[in-house]
Amino acid sequence: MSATLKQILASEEKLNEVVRAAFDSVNTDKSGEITHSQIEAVMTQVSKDLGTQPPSANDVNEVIKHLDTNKDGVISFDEFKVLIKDVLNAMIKQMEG
Ligand SMILES: [Ca+2]
Repeated sequence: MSATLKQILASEEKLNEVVRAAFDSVNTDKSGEITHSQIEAVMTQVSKDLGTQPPSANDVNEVIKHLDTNKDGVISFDEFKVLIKDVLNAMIKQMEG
């Protein structure tokens, strides 16, 4: 499994497919940019799934501040890609212990 994740990270084409699928599932209005309310919706869903406290407005702002590198207030495909790369790298690290 970690070999597969590494293959994804090693291939720009595979990585783009994975990022596109994740991006489209978050960018529910297909505007091409992920907004504050879309990030909030995802974080709220994840907290429900995990049975944890829903995110505060501040939590959402922190995530956006972290991802929104060009500071235009929305998350572009390229900005989202950085997040997915981080997630994949974290998953590989976890699996390899
Ligand atoms: Ca941005």
